[in-house]
Order: sequence, then structure tokens, then C-alpha cells
Amino acid sequence: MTEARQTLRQFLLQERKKNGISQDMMLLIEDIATSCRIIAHQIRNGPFLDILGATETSNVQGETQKQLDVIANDVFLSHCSNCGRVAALVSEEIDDVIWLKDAPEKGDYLVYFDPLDGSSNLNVNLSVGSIFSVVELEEDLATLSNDAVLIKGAKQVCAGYSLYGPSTSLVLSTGNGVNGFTHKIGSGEFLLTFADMKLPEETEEFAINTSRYRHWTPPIRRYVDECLDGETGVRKKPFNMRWTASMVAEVHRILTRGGVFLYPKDAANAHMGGKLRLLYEANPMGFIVEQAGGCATTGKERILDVQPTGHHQRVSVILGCKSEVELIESYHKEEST
Ligand code: P6P
Repeated sequence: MTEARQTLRQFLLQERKKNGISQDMMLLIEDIATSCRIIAHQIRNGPFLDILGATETSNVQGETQKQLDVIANDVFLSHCSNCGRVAALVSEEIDDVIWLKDAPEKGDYLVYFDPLDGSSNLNVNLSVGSIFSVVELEEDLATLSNDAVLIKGAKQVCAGYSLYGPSTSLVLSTGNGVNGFTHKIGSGEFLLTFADMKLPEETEEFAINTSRYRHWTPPIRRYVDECLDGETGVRKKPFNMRWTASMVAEVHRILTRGGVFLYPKDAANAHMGGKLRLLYEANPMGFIVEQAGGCATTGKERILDVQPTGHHQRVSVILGCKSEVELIESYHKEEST
């Protein structure tokens, strides 16, 4: 008889004993897990509920919102407000910071989230995900300025994602490694299925939207060209390529079997600073990848060290196996000397 798998609650209680996560953090993580469970249900039944289509509205990013973008956002807003220690919410789908407390205190949480990432995959039944990031206030806030949420990713106390794929995975870190859970249909529980996820040092798989080749900078072209040259080129080995248009799916694959993911700033998106958002995409995924032994960089700077200048700021993202990320960084350094 296979050993009973740990539930999310049992895992969090163990983390509380082993690594001292607070009861409030436990409650917040369980609220996030509940949000993901509800969103997973909505997606699975999307075709019957007629909610896979687009709305008439656009978000702050100028992207047309899918109905499920709005539904997922509302689910996160309502569930992540339960924990009395959440001072503010920052959502990809909402222009302004949502302040839940008039006088935020030291120890309160700021929660950043992309409620439904990759939603262009929805009506073709491909993977989408939710991404979340938590920062703990280090002092009371005198004013409710949006600038108060502009905190470096290195200060995260929790980050993770939920992948709505053939099964629903919840992968998270509170700073003591990365663990993944799978939603069990029927009982509705998240059970531990990917304990202590670690990236291999090496990989032969890269993920990038190659249709943007003509816009790339020289260091990115050099790296991808060398991968494509395979065993006859300087890398002396063949590479495989994947692109699923879902950062959550790419990162989960990389955490599971290795790889490197690139969404660099290029000539076509440089005016926006890149495509992916720092606070609720790059930072949480960078935290998770680093906790699993990988690296996350803009090409020139560790992502978690980037000082945010706006809560919807975009950034160049290169993350995954340490050896590949360091090689790509070296190409950027050579270019700038
Ligand atoms: P493209 C989804 O819209 C997303 O933000 C990431 O999840 C994904 O990696 C990327 O954009 C896909 O971008 O340009 O290939 O559609």
C-alpha cells in the first residue's frame, strides 16, 4: 500500500515547525490554494459555462481581457483578502494597488499576482496558470502610496504558481526549497507530489519565441544560434526547443526536467522594457527557480535585485539551469565591454 501523501495543510504545519512560517502565512497560502482550486474548476468547465471568450474590456497592459481573466482576478481578490495580515494586493488585471488596510503595519503582507497567465491558450485547451508573490512589510506604512509596493524580489517571503494542465499543480516556496502539490479530484485536496524540486546543472532544452528572431539583441541571437548549430557547433551537443506561450508551463517543465526560458527585451518591445512583468511574473518565477538551484537574470542583472520603478513594470527575463543562464549573461557582458 503506497504511503499516504502529505496534504498541503500537513506540509505547512511541518514547515511551521521546521522553518518557522507564521500562522498568518499558512492561512494566506491556503487562501491562495483555494483560489487556484476554484479557478481550476472554472477552466475545466469553461466550455459549458461559455466563459472562454473575450470581454469588451482591456487591462492596464492594453491586453483584451478574457472572461476568465476577470473571473480569476475576482477569485484571488475575494480569497486573498480573508487573511487579516494582507495590507495590499497588486494584480496584473487592475491598474491601481488595492489597499485593504488604512494603516499597514510591520509584518503585514503585500500580495502580487497574475491571476491567469497565458490566457490566450484557453480557447485552444492548452495550459494556463496563476502566479503569486508575497512580500512582508518591514515597517509600518505612514502613507498608502503606490511606491510602497515597489520592493525588490529578493525580499519575497513566499512565491509560487498553479499550473492548470492535464492535472492542477500548485508549486510554492517559502524560502526553504520548492515543493509541488497536485489537486486530487474528488477529495479536492492538494497532495504533495513533487517534493524538494531541484533543477539539474546542465540542460539541452531552451524555450524562446523564435518568431521574434529579427528583433533580438546580438547576445540572444548568439546563444540561440549556437544551440541550433547543435553537435557540429561550439556547444558540441544537440538542443531541443519548446514554446508553449505559457510562462507557468515553461517554468514547471524546467523545474521538472531542466531547461532555460528566455523572454528578452528586444527591438520591438524595448519601449515597454520587455514583455513580462517584474512584480508578479519575473520576481515570483525568479524566486522559485533560484530556490530550486537555478538562476534568473535580465541578462545584465539578477532579477531579484532589480529595484522596481512601477508596479506594472516589464523586464527582460532569462531563467533556468545555472550553466545556461551564466553563459547567456557572459555573452551580454562581452557585448557591453
Ligand atoms: P508570446 C503569456 O501572455 C505570457 O505573459 C507568458 O506566459 C508567455 O511566456 C508569454 O507571454 C508568451 O508570449 O509573445 O509568445 O505570445
